[in-house]
Amino acid sequence: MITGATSGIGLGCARKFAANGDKLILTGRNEQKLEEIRKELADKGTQVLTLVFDVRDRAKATECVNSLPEEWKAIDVLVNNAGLALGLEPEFEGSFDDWETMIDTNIKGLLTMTRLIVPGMVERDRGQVINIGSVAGDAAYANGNVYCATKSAVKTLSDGLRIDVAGTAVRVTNLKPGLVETNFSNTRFHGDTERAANVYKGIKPLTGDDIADVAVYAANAPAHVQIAEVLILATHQGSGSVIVRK
Ligand code: NDP
Ligand code: 8X3
Repeated sequence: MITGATSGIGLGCARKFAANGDKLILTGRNEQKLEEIRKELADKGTQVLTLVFDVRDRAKATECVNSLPEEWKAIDVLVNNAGLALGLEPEFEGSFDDWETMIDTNIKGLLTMTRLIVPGMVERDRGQVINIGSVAGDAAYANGNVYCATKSAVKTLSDGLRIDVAGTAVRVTNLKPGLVETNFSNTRFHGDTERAANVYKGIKPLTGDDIADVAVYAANAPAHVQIAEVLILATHQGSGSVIVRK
């Protein structure tokens, strides 16, 4: 199950797990886009089931998960990917609405999906949770404040879950990408495409596929190996805030 599978890293994961021969449950808000992806992958022989819901809508998420046909209920891998940044302003000037959306999606949405899916993994003594954290969760960068805090929470929640399932065969991975060219910056800058394009100027950024490769590796590592955390940076990126442009 991949949340936010309609774009970027989520879409990369859908394609890479499909190429790995897996059955996919793809979730997202954009029904039409989900259907296009379902068709693309089904044409290549992948079984895909789509669920349309917003991860902030706990009731709908619960209803969708409960509605899964019996043969789709045993989820082996949960990729908690749906997430976003909104705004890049000093903490003393940020938007309350943007803050709430980020917290509700990146933290509470991820928690909702974890709470809905992980009990089945624990019961079956089998499963892999892949949380999409960020380099932004390791250290704050200028004007990143609340977004960085949500990804720091993803690290803490991944660590907490890993401890809580340590008596089972369930594994928890926190994938922490750096600069990945997706729709992320368009969303962050509320549709200002020129400002978004500038984020990736002068550097070869990562792609959703690059992150998906690591997700597929973590999910297919030998059963006794738990890839707990991976930081994936673009080559000319030294940290969340050091980017050398040429
Ligand atoms: P995209 O904007 O390309 O993709 C984000 C996906 O999440 C979309 O499918 C989007 O759907 C979905 N989504 C957002 N909010 C919700 C919601 N409330 N309910 C359901 N789905 C939602 O960005 P990325 O692929 O880059 O982002 C994916 C994840 O990766 C995020 O968690 C992000 O924080 C993280 N990340 C991104 C990095 C980057 O540099 N791009 C680096 C590190 C981490 P919709 O189209 O409907 O909005
Ligand atoms: C996304 C990467 O560095 O823009 O989490 O925050 S960054």
